[in-house]
Amino acid sequence: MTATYLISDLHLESTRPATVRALRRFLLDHQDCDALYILGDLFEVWIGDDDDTPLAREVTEMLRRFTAAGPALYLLPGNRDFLLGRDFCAAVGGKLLRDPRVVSLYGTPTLLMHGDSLCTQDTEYQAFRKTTRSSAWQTELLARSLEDRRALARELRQRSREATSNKAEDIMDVTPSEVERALLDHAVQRMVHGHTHRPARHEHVAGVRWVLGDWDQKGWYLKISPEGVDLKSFDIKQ
Ligand SMILES: [Mn+2]
Repeated sequence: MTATYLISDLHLESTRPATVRALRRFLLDHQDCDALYILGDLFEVWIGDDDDTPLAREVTEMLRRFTAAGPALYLLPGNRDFLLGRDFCAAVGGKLLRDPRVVSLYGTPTLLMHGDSLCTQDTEYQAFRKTTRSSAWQTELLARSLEDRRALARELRQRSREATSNKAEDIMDVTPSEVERALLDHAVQRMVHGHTHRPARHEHVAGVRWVLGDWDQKGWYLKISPEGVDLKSFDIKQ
């Protein structure tokens, strides 16, 4: 089958085993595809590729089997798993992509992003994003013990929960002018991102924007083939 799949925002964590099972099934069902792109927040939290949790081991194993069966795998970190790195990608037979990234999918240049960089009205978050995506900050953090990093992750999560509950709905979505700018800057007429958990197809002046959904009650994915683009979902029993 000639098709490429894109998913994001699975937010895998050990307390939601149904989502892990849904990914396992999805990988088995699509072993004959050309490629799978994971556009960020595969994990709810990721404190470094050296964190050897049972969940990390399980997901590593299923992705490794998937790539061994043939498909290419590309991973782009999200705002939750921004520390996802080359060691994890090597272990699963995948490639790490920087955000943003333009790829050609069956002849159509396509801009891939996690999507958080488009939410520019949230200036507080953008400042945090700039810090956490800097390689100097990441190197320093990764040099700390797993215990320290676990504690920091808990603190960040708590802070993010408090911040999110105080923000207006529209701040959490993308800024339309930023979308137009991204499409023009990268000279593409198609983009795909996740992050906002608002699966949809949007027509902008400069091109089309596909938004992936998160995996909770439903698992969302985009199928791109020479025949076209389809946003699909399936039920997950949590
Ligand atoms: Mn996100």
